Amino acid sequence: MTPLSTVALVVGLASLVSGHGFLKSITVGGKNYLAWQVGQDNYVNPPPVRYARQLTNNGPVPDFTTKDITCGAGGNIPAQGVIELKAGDKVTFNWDQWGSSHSGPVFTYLAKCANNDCKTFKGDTGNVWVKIEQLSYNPQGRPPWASDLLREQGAKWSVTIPPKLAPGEYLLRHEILGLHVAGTRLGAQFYPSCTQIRVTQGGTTQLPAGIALPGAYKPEDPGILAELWRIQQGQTQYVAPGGPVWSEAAPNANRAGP
Ligand SMILES: [Cu+2]
Repeated sequence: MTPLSTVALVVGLASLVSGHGFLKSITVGGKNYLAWQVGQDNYVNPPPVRYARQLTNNGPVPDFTTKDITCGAGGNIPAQGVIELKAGDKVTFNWDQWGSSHSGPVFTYLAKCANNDCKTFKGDTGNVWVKIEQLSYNPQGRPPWASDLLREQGAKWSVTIPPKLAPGEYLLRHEILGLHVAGTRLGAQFYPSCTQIRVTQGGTTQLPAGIALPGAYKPEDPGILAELWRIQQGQTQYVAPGGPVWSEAAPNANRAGP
């Protein structure tokens, strides 16, 4: 085989096994807002107006104990756009794709942007992340894993902004955790994204203290260092990392379950 055809074969195999993806756009009130377009926007100068923060590629965070976990491996550079919405609005995250080989839970968190300004906020220090939605594993579910449900829903996932949330600017951190190689330490694959939102109308409820990212996702957390097959065979009950969902969050929009 010539070197060139070897390269073509390797590239072909890589695309066959890659089941991961990236957040492509966000829909609110029938309007579609583009996230960072991986593989395109990195080559556009000046960078285009997007509503979610940059990502270097569609792969997982290389090391989830570093600041890459906060908003993905893209430098946590503030986006130029901010989506205006109201507390109680439904937000739909549209991924480019999600593969059946990447099973795991799906989370969404909120952080209040300090000084009410997401342009100067990174969210990589302090207990600022509050979980507002989660679905992980339900043995009776069809399908049992949240990520497989996301895939079956056309790579979409919807969440409701907490109905009593106070107005202001927030980062909305939506994430899939792929557990397919999570039996190896640091093998868990996190795919976070940070969308910038401005709540223009809402209630008076402020976010409570949450978790720190990086920090809260520990390499030995049983929801992170986890054997997919053990969970699926019922040998261990899966508890997702990141703590419980905030009591003031809206009911799970996707499915009843753990
Ligand atoms: Cu992958």
